[in-house]
Amino acid sequence: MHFSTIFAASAMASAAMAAEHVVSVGDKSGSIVFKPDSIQAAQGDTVVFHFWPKNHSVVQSTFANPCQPMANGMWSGFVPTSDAEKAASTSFTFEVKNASAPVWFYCSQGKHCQGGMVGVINPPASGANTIDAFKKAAAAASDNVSPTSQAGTGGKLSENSTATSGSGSSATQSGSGSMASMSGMSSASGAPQSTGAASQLGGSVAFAGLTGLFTFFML
Ligand SMILES: [Cu+2]
Repeated sequence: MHFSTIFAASAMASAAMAAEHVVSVGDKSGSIVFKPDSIQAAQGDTVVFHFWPKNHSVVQSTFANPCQPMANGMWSGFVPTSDAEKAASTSFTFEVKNASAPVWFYCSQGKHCQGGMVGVINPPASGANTIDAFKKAAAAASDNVSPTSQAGTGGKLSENSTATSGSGSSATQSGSGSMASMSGMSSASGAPQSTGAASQLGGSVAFAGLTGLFTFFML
């Protein structure tokens, strides 16, 4: 295999592969869930949280201490909304800077964390730290704690201008249309980054990473 070929493939992959993963925080029927609750994301990908009724949050924790904020972890703040026809105009975007570091998170409203409203970005591929084990530990947590840091820490709060312009603009946003467009987005972004060596190359595109790859191929 030629190194220059690897380099070119990797460089192209990095430009094309930055995917956006959409996660629903709650849903239109008021469920206490993240959908999906386990996300595979490459370095440079973003995870965009869309909030549904009534009043949820996204907080990063560690695996060992569910329902408690991790120091300097992400924190969306609470995003209240009563509109069951579309997600809140405010969304929260987290960028994956290190795909090999799992990001465990939960909702700090009421006892939502204990109730199973937890999730993870890039869970370990093997071992005991699974989303199911995290849920089980969360269910047994005594408290559910919100961070004291500023809302938006560790990510970016955004306002979707099309969602704030009132009911007149809701033709493409309402009802099943909204869900369809959301699932369309996630499948469109999910498809290219899910399989094969190309995504591995894309995820480790830094020069240091390439050096490691070359070493790997030479062994
Ligand atoms: Cu919640």
